[in-house]
Parts: sequence; C-alpha cells; structure tokens
Amino acid sequence: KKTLPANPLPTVSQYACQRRTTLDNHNKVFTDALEVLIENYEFSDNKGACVGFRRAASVLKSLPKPLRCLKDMEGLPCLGDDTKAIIEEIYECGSSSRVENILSDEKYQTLKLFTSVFGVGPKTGDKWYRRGLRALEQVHSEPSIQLNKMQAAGFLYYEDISKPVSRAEAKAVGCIIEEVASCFSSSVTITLTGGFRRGKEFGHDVDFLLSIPEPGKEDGLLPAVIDRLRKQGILLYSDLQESTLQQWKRPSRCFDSMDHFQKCFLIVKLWTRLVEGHREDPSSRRDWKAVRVDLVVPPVDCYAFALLGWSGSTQFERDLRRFARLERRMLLDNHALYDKTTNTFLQAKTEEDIFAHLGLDYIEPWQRNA
Ligand code: TTP
Ligand code: MN
Ligand code: MN
Ligand code: MN
Repeated sequence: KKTLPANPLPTVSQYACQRRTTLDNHNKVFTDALEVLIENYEFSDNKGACVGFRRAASVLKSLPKPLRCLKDMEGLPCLGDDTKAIIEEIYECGSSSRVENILSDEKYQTLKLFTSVFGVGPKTGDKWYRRGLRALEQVHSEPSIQLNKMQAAGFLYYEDISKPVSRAEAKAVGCIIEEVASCFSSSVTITLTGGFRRGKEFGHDVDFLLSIPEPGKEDGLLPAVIDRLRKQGILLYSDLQESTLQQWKRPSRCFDSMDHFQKCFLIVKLWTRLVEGHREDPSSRRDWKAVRVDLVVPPVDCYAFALLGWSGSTQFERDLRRFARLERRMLLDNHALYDKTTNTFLQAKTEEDIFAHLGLDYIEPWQRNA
C-alpha cells in the first residue's frame, strides 16, 4: 500500500491572480537573487529571460514558508532549471556565483546607478555607459549630453526622490492633492493606489486615482490641480498627459501598462512640518522634501478597471491579463474587460465585479504583492 505524504502541499497556481501574496516574503534570499538577474536582463532588453525569472520569483514570494530543501520545490510551477540551479547554489554556498558576478559587474553597477535617475531608462543608461561615463557627476558635467526636461528634474532632485517615500509622507501629499482638487469640484474623490494600497510602508512615489461622479465633468481637473500647486509654490516638475480615450477601441492583446486616461507625473515640494510624526532635525539644511507623485483621472465607467490596474503589483497585473486571455478568452486592461466569446464588454462597478467576471476568488490589495 502506498502512503500519502502527511502534509501534501496545496497546489500553487502558475497565475499570481490565483495566489495570495502578502508583503511577508519568506523566501527573500532567493527572490532578491532572482531580482538581480531580472534587472540585469532588463538592462540588456532580454524580455524572454525576464518573463521566466519574474514568474519564478513571484511564485516564491507567495509561499507561506521558506523553502527548506530542494524537495520543497517539487510541484511548484514556473521554476525553470536556471532558477532551481540558483536556489540550489544558495542552499549549498550561501550565495549564487551567477548573481555575485552580476553584482560586481561594472556595466550592471553603472546602469543601476544611471536608471535610478527619474527619466533615465535602460536605453539612455546604456548610451551613456558606452560613451565611457560611469558616475552621475560625469553625466552632469558632460557638455555634449542634452538632458530632457524629465531627466533634468531627475538630476536636480536626485537626492530626495531616490530616497523612499514613507506612508506618513504619502498621507501628507494626499491631503495637499485633496485640498487643491476640491477647489476644482467639491465632488472629487481621491484614492491612494500603487504600493501603498498594497500595504507597503515605503514607495518610490505616491499614486492617486482622482474621480468625479458626474460623467464628463473631469475635463480640466488635472490642469487645474497643476495650476494650483504652481501658485502655492510647491510644483517642482509636471508632465501632463491629456486623455486619449477616443483612440481606444478595446483591450489589446499584450500587457501594456500604458493607458489612455488623463494623468500627470509630478514632483512636488512637501513641507516636512506637514508630515505626521515629523521631528525637527536641526542638522538638516532644508525644511522640505521633493516627492514623486502620479495622478490619474479615469472616467466613472472605467473606475474599477483603473483602480485594479493602478494598484499593481506589475506582476499581478501581468498575470491577471494573461489569465483572462488564456483561461477565459477575455481581454483585460486598465479601461475594460472584453469577452471574445460573446463579443461584449463586461461592466464593473467594483474590483470584486471584475474578479467575479473572470471567475476568480477576490484577492485583496494587500494580497497582490506578487
Ligand atoms: P508604480 O508606482 O510604478 O509602482 P508601485 O506603486 O507598485 O511601487 P512603488 O512603491 O515603487 O511606487 O506603479 C503602480 C501601478 O500603476 C503599477 O501596477 C503599474 C500601473 N501603471 C499603469 O497602469 N499605467 C501607467 O501609465 C503607469 C505609469 C503605471
Ligand atoms: Mn507568513
Ligand atoms: Mn507607486
Ligand atoms: Mn507610480
């Protein structure tokens, strides 16, 4: 007679949207290692390798316990031979030689530094690297380099915006945005999204969804918000993107985090005295901090889709879309859900409605840290 294992592991789905992933990552040693590889493949624009390692890292983040032996990996989806070899080496030697080699690689280090500047992506970073530049100072003092407006702001406020934003700072920014937006219309609602909605204590920026219940009333909201921030003297940078919803037909096949909503990417000056729990620091030279803020204004009928799309994590969003396409013949993006079987759009007022249309158990925002 065969005996069943005493504690059969519950099966883990290959889709992050069928897993509950809190911030409590029990396999950080492994996922940190994989994230170095992912970052390095992003720098060399190797999309295929990125996908595989991202899925593997995401599975490990969802596990309720640390992997304790190689046998624990049996039956887990998305773990390729490369990933297994890396985990095995970390078990045996405490670190992965492949990861250590990347960490000590000059090109990796330089691209990591350059892409940490707001407005600088892997392409620009690589261009500067190939010119022989290695430090931010060198880029800044190189006369032949023309920084665009975004990069110029990125350099100017680098010290502040490369530091994490705390939840208390995010709240203070929320109060400012709420106040200026309510001058435009008293019916504006503002929702904190992105990593803070998923329960993170720190983020690289603060993301808000702004909404007005009356359809069509939202035109002009962000220009008015930007104008008020400027008049208050706290607007350090703004990139306003007008709505291009007219050009949108139906969700596209591939994951595309670009959406057609009215939105803006800002840097605002946050007075530190407005931050709860702030204590005077006599050694600090300034009484403000530059903070990156993203504002999005979806029309009311898209609100649930926009909220789901902007709450992340990016890997969770990718797997939601992949699940919809491959398991349900549906197309999901930040605006809508389209059923290819019936050729209809499925309406949703809440995120719960969207999960229900997809036949998925509801996953709370703090369980989407895939
Ligand atoms: P981010 O602010 O980049 O990431 P985050 O909030 O999860 O993490 P961090 O704490 O580092 O800020 O993006 C938040 C979500 O918004 C992410 O799931 C992708 C989504 N997004 C869009 O859907 N469209 C866009 O145009 C952008 C810029 C983001
Ligand atoms: Mn736990
Ligand atoms: Mn964010
Ligand atoms: Mn953001």
